[in-house]
Amino acid sequence: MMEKAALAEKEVQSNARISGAEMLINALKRQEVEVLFGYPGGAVLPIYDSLYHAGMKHVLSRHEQGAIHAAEGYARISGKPGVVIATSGPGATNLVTGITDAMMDSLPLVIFTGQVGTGVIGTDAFQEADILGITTPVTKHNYQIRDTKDIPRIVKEAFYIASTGRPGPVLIDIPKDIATLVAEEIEPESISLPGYQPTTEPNYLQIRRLVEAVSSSKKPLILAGAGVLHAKASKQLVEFAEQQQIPVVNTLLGLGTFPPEHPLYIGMGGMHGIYAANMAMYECDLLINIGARFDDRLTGNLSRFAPYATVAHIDIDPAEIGKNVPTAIPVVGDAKQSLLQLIKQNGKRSDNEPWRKQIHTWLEEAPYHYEKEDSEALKPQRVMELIYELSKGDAIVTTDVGQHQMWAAQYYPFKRPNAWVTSGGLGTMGFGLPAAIGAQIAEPDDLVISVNGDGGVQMSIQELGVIAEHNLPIKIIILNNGSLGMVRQWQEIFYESRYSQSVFASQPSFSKLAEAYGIKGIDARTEEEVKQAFTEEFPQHKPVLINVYVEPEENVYPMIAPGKGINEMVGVKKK
Ligand SMILES: Cc1ncc(C[n+]2csc(CCOP(=O)(O)OP(=O)(O)O)c2C)c(N)n1
Repeated sequence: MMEKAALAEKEVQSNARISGAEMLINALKRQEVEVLFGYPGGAVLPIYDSLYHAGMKHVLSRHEQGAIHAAEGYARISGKPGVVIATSGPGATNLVTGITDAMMDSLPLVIFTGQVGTGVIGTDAFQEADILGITTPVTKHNYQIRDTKDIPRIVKEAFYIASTGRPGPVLIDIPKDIATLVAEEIEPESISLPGYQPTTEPNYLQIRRLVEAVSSSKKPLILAGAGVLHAKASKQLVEFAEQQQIPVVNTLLGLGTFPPEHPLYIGMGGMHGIYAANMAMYECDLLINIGARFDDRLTGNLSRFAPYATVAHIDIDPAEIGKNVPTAIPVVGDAKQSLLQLIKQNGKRSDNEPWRKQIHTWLEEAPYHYEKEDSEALKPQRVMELIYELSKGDAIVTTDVGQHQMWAAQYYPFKRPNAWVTSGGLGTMGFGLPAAIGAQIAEPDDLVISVNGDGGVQMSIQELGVIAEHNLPIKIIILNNGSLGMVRQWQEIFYESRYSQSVFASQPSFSKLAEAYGIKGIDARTEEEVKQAFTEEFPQHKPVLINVYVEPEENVYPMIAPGKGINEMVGVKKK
């Protein structure tokens, strides 16, 4: 009896009757939410009214897509859920791309959408959209709250679901009357979700099988993806690779999980990855995937992917294992827990010196390469090298999507985890600029560099307003090639240079646009101008937009053409 009474006391946060909106604010505070990214409207007016005196930081985006990409950038850098609020109807539907992006890249988000009142749901009421139906395939979970008293429980569950297991976006739809009505505020002490029990501890027998496979392998290889970041397991990854002397390839999203200068590091694999990484994936006899999805941009033609390898796959999401690549050794579990188990086993090291030598030969004979002298114009790869040099490799880098994204991945080696923010799975143009806002808010004292194409930056350019308003010291760099470069590249290679709708006939002055928002704008055309701009601007604690005109016809190489195998790269220049 005593115990029950004590529990009941703990459960009740306050027995005063308060509005749903106030309950929501209280629930967010209990989750220690530092910042909300959002945009108001009719259906969320009660929530915004409660926010008025709540003393919580709210960043008013200029478009809901800006808010959700900022929340993604925040989540990627801080490791905490990004929180978003938007109104019903168009506010909610403007979030859908960002929700899908977060789902693809496993980013924890908690998204609140307003909804029309419960009495008119289903009547095509003003600004009604069935956001539950729309987002069911692209959320980890979604809720519509039908009773005010459920708010504390549902918010608590949503944060738990978003940030545990394989992280992902959770959406909570709140009808306007539910936010307005009053009820007693009760938050249950514990969460009870019998249908959601992520497996974090790996199965011992599978770990043993993997240890034995390593011992008998002559050509072992680790493929490390963003699951290593989510599990905060970079240290353990290095420890395991060193203990067993296994070389490491990264996925695009896994960059930063392994020190780039480490002798066991090969580099990024996949469509625009480094030759040695793809050859290693082709030739290895044991491929240990840790927290990666075997995305088609990584694997190329599946029939030619790792054809000689026994595949082991460590993933917290069992649905990923065997989805694309037949897997002999499945390990369901958290990457850190699994690596700790593997390290503890301290298995017999594989005898693989010739393999490591072979990898070094590949690395030496075909590093990333571009022709330095074949045009007057500045090479985008050179600009990326300068960004690296003049930021001393210490920056947080966000990118948009396209050629510049691949050059950033190739020419900016990440020395630490959680410094790389890019849209991998969905490849969402318009991501880079708002993602930098979230990253800078998560790490106010870090140097945040946002690398963009002249196409994609225009998809979120309105977010310059947020950067100016909050004086966020982001260095916005545009690699301006006057075209939708990646599309132009594919048209050049696969469509006989028919540049259908990929070259801009007209463009704004990006530097003047920045100035119009109150942000310093610079145009640069030569290496000297770029160096000067970076040297002067990177140390300043204020925003700047540097528009760099680059060679318009430069292509990203090496490349695996669609349908080709990872051993069939083109544009590899051998020394
Ligand atoms: C929202 C969206 N629309 C279309 C695409 C297809 N797409 C991929 S890359 C690209 C070109 C990007 O051009 P730009 O932003 O100028 O960057 P660049 O490739 O020149 O570096 C396009 C249109 C996309 N990824 N996302």
